[in-house]
Amino acid sequence: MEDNRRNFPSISPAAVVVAAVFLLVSALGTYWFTTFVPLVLPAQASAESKSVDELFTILVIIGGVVFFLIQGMLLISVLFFRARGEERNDGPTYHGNPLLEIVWTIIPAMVVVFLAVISFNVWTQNSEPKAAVNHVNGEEIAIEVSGARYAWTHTYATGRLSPDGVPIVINSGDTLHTYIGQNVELILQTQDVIHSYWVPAMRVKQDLLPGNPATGGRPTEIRFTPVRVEGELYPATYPIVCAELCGDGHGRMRGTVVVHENESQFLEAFYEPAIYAILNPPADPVLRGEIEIQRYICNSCHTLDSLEWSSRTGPSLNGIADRAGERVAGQSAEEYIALSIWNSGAFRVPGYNEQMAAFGPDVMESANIMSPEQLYAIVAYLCTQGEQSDCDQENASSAIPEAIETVFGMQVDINFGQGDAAADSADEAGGESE
Ligand code: HEC
Ligand SMILES: [Cu+2]
Repeated sequence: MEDNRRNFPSISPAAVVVAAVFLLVSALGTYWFTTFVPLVLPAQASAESKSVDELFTILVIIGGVVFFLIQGMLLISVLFFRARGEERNDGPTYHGNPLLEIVWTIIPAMVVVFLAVISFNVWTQNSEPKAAVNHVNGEEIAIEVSGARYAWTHTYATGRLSPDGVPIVINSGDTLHTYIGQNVELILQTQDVIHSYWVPAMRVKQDLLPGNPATGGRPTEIRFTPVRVEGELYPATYPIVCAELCGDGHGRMRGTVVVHENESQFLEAFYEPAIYAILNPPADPVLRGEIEIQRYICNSCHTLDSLEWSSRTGPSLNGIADRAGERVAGQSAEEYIALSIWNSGAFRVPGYNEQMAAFGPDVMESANIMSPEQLYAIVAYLCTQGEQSDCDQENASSAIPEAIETVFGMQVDINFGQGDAAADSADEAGGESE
């Protein structure tokens, strides 16, 4: 047998043709791959999108070249170098070729370093703190996002005060409102496990980390600036998705980003009405309760047909008013429901663990802060969920405040925020506050 050990296999003209065709196919194939990029990705709805997509295209090109190189080599080997006829031997052996080995180590290493550098560059650029964030009416406000199994809650610390001096915090539930050009900066905190706040259209994704402070989790931030998307009708909506498997309800842990066309549309369609609604709730506590209960993440754990909730972490709230009076001896239905919400540990519904989130006037999570007035309204609403309700519905406006005073020792101002006079004086207060 001839000694092949130190030589390359001889290169025939056919091999050159095959190699040329193969390189052409790789190049065309890779180009073809890149044409899918814009089809696969959602609209570029933020200033950050472009650089992320460029990075992605570079990855697709490099990945494409590697894919076609390896699959092509495999194909060529299978076609041209397979065993033929009676051949049974392993073929000629080739010993190390240092030059080749150095080349195929250095090139991938350089590619990896190159990718690391450009990725880091895009990351630092996009996550850099911006000068003026969350601009509303010429002021910077804080927007917080709370993640809990299985819902998102967004809260806006407006910086304004109610006539009673209570800071006005808008709770917009699973919806984030913003406008084109607003430098959005969100502070994210989880109430339980790791979640990940992902807005594909904005090309941002950030984990929410459990841990200190208290139960509110270790805060993380996310930053993006919505831009105009050609052909889009405003206000435009984009999905928010949880990108970290967090339990059996992970798939429905979703939300919506609403991008308004400009600040005045944002103020008119969302911000001012939200503040107005806080200052001027419906006089009917039941109607008010129906609004209030939807500000919180109750839907992430409970079933309630009237509001189309279908979660099963906690007991169903269908017909709760029919059971509430018999749950605990000596406790009225109003007292029981109020206690269930602010101090769910007081009574454990059989078959359920201590899983209910904490709500109240001074809980850590701003998303779960609930005033006695809000509790009053929510109890009034839940008192209507049943056939023959155990609650005293004729006298709800005295029975529920009395129950809250009995169990928590807190006074309820049942006329809280009623009427336009309250809103007017709040506007004055808002003008002066920082
Ligand atoms: C993290 C999940 C979770 C969230 C969020 C949650 N709950 Fe619960 N809830 C539970 C669980 C679990 C129980 C039963 C355990 C217990 O009794 O302590 C429960 C019990 C209750 C009960 C008593 C039910 C009965 O049949 O006696 C009421 C009323 C209630 N919740 C109302 C609310 C309201 C209103 C909200 C929103 C403000 C809310 N819950 C948010 C999990 C949750
Ligand atoms: Cu999640």
